[in-house]
Amino acid sequence: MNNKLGFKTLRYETVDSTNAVLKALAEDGVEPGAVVTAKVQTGGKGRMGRRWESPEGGLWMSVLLETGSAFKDDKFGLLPLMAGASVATAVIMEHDLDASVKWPNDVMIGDRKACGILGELFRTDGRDMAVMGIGVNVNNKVRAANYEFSKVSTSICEELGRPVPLDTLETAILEELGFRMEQLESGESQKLLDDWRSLSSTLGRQVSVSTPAGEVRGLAKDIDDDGSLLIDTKGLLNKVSVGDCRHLE
Ligand code: BT5
Repeated sequence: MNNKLGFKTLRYETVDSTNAVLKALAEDGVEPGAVVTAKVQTGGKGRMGRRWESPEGGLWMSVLLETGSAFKDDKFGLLPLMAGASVATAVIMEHDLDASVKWPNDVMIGDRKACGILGELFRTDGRDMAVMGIGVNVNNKVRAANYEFSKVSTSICEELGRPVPLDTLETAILEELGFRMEQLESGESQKLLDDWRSLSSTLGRQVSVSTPAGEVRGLAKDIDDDGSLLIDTKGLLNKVSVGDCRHLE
């Protein structure tokens, strides 16, 4: 299926990880714009080797992007921000829910995680590519399930009290993503950053970010041009580019 933005979707029943499938396809010559979806992932991946639970009912998909022109100057930190803003906007437009982006890679509904994003960069055949993996809890139960993260996560159907069609949300996310890719390719990254700021539930809050260099606590002041989080710790501004962020209040 081709949509008007040139995404071409390949649909699978069960895979280990849509990111892994799409990366292998890219190495076999599949072009950017390819999308892989699966009904179930048996080995869904989170960041840093963590597991992403992916039973039937969720939207598990990966999108292949060429990063050469849109992510100049090593602005790869914008990738998850772009995907998060796309998902949050689609969830708000389609379902009128209180969706927001939490730095760096989560989409929240209220104060619970409803979506995670995993961007993987690689180079194949002389081209710089990214696989953007997007996992949205849609019709799968999370709050009512018995995961260790059940108390801090949710799904769209649990918020609405009814199941919703997966395909309309998928289309809306891809449209938002295509629009933001075009923005970045035409050098309008400030628009993306402003969009992210207006969707953010992180900025203006006290946060604790665990980074490879230790914990950084303070007020989340802003995001930098490369997508890093700027944290004010007692008047000292810390710039954090990777880490796990907790909202403290
Ligand atoms: C993420 O990692 O949030 C990135 C998740 C990306 C998943 C998509 S699905 C399509 C594509 N294919 C893949 O293989 N992956 C991508 P991280 O920030 O590290 O969060 C992982 C943590 O979230 C886990 O350690 C759990 O605590 C929690 N978690 C796991 N499954 C969850 C779920 N379904 N909903 C909410 N939280 C979950």
